[in-house]
Amino acid sequence: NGKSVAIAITTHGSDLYWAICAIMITATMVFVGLAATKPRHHRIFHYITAAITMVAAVAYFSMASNLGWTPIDVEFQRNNPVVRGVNREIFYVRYIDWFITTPLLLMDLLLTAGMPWPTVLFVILVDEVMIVTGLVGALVKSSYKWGYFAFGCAALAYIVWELVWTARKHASRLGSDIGKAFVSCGSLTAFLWILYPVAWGVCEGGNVISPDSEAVFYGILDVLAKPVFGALLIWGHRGIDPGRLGL
Ligand code: RET
Repeated sequence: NGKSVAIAITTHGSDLYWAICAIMITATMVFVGLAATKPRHHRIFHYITAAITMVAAVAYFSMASNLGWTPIDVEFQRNNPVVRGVNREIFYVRYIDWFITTPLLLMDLLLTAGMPWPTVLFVILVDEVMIVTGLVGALVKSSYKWGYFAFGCAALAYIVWELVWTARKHASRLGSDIGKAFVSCGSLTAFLWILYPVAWGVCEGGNVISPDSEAVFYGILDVLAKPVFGALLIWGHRGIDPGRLGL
């Protein structure tokens, strides 16, 4: 009947989550505002990108309010009468966010490259496998979590390959302006997405860094992967008629 120890965010982590929530709300308003300045059939990338930051705003509101998490045992000291168990705060709400937003990010990119819909669909399905294996792995207490992690990494390897090879070639065939827009956003994405499993490894996976540091690591990645990516993508589409992409 000893005491248990919970590893959780402090006010520092919460404050950072509030700040990022504000960034996501602001970005959403900017993207929706920019959409309104375009004719309706030129708004597809504004709408997709605004939806991404809109979902993230709600996820960050949850984490800032210290909601959307569950305690997961990270260490179990069977014979210690004082410390009965150590658990870590795992924010499952991240994965609800990612399950909705990573397919939208991939749509932004693959539609920019003019990829045919069966490819877009399959890359998105593989992406959903990646997010769900990450969630299940985060909730599993035993070292089986690393098995789920390995499946997720295999899925990511396929996605990155499709982006940096297949889609890049496809985009450049549609014109140098489309090729350039794709390469800037595609390389940012390939670079950032590879850092997510690194963050997972030291947070949900290995419990190496604190939940406050987790807020910094995932927070920087999310700001770059959503609002900064979105601004770059919308800027890249200036002067590109969606009709050239079959949209
Ligand atoms: C997990 C763990 C399992 C292995 C891999 C992962 C990759 C996650 C990625 C997330 C991207 C999120 C983005 C969010 C919004 O901005 C699930 C962490 C490979 C790539 C871009």
